Amino acid sequence: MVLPLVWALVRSSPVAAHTTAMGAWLSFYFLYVPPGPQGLPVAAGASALVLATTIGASLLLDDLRSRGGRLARLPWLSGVAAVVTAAALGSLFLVSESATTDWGGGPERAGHSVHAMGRGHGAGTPAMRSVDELTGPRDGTPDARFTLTAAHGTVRLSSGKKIDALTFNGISPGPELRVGKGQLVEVTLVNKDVVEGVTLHWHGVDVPNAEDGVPGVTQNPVRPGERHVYRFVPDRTGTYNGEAVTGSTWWTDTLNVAPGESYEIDFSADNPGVWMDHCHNFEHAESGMIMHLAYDDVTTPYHGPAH
Ligand SMILES: [Cu+2]
Repeated sequence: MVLPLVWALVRSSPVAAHTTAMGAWLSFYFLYVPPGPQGLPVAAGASALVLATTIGASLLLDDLRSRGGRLARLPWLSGVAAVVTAAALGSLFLVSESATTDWGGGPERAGHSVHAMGRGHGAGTPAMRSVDELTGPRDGTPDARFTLTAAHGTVRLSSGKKIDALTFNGISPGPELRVGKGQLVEVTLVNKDVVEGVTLHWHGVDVPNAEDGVPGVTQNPVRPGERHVYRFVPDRTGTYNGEAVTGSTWWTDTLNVAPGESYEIDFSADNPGVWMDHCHNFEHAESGMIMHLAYDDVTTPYHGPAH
């Protein structure tokens, strides 16, 4: 745009003015009309083509006008110029589109699903799934069945002191749920009177995402008088809660990192979902040590405070 502008200032002529105007439009186009052309050569080539067309059309117009005659002054000449300009811009749009559209399959983005939600264009975008679709087995008779009732209760501390507490089945911590590898487990959570709402979030068990029990992420909180059923099949033995389990490597769901320590954590991303990633010292989580690990193609319809 700069060159035609200088030209227009130095040697004022209609041709220079037209070219400057087109240059301004081109700059505007590249700045504000998505998607911008990927390669500089494409942008430069297309711009040169459009500017050349503009100069040509403008020179022709100028020439006709200088010869005089009623024909040159008719408005249709300006109309033709406008149509030519529009065609040039249209071809520019097509060129930049074909340069940026990814016709191939497969994921093209790195990034978070939240970012991906707003980008529906392009054949390379993977189909989005809701966490609601990522359930355990919905059918089949469970091998192990439990009901956990959340309620206010009284808990006796080791000191003998009695305190008001929140309990599962009247005790805190709640009851042990012992199941075998490969069994279909069904746990019904009932909320008796906990007004804030309750969910069951499993640690040490690799459940499908919809069974993960995180309020605002995988489900809504279960309100007083409501219930929620969790179903899953544990596919490994052990609890993964800081204990060494079968195998040579240390598998764990939770580990304590003391001040000054650091750990490298490897995992296989083989269970799609939006997963809680949080400090297991609950005061720390409440103070903000919470993250989510979200698969690229999974969204959640739930919103609200997590944990
Ligand atoms: Cu957790």
